[in-house]
Amino acid sequence: MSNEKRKKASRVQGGWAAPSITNVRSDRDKPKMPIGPAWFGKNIDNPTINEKHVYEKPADEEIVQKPPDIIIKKQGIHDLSLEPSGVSRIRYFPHFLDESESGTLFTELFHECPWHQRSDLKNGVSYIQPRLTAWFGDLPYSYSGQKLDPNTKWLPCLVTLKDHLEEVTGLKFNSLLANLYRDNHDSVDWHSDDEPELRKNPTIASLSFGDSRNFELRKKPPPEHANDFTNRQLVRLTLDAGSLLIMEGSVQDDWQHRVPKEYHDRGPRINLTFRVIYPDS
Ligand SMILES: O=C(O)CCC(=O)C(=O)O
Repeated sequence: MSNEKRKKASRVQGGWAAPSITNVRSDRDKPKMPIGPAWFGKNIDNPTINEKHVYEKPADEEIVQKPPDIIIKKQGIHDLSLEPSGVSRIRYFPHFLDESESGTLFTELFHECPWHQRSDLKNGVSYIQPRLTAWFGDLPYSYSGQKLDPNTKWLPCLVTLKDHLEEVTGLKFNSLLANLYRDNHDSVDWHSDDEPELRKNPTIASLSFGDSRNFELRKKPPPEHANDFTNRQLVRLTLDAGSLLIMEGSVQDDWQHRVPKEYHDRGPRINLTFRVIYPDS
């Protein structure tokens, strides 16, 4: 075999071999970009335009930095913001109920609450809620395009819990929305509890049972940037069994909250939100 033929044969047979000093590919050997269909190019509408776009910061545009997330672990009072609407305050007590009490209550509520899977109505479209709910109260409650009928059949354990909560906090509640998150796929999306029947600056007391879930709050944008939540302040907490979280002041005016879906397994969790509903709204 001539030298030239030997070189060619070794290139074909050794094409897949690990590169060695004698097997280094030159630029000439690299696959060439094929000439593709029009949509393959950078500007698919006009492939003849090949301008390089250079980003220039607009002179008068304010670049807003996202404030670092706040992670709340310490029990007590946390003021989230102070706006003309007032102070947004949460009170967090991770061990409001002890483990055995919250465990017993979880089992009772899981079996005894009249759970239903309801639907939200958004822009005329109905979506099945990714959780179960139950409502207790003398008055109906309307939220997310649905109406929960009055239900005066409070479970005895709920009356005891309400009394205990009222004694400790000095607050009075007349209704309760219960949520059952069956697993990590269940959630409640960003929202504020700002329905007219809760009136302005409602105080909402939220008790958790069962598995832990993350709870997040995000600051609402100013009216001129309505619905643009880019770079908004985020506050995160873990709500474990037996924890109490109270939202008060301007929290519902200035913040939204949610319990996001999670990507690792979670067992069932029950959340009770005690509220005051006003009849004349
Ligand atoms: O499950 C929770 O901790 C929050 C429930 C909630 O946001 C609500 O009922 O409005």
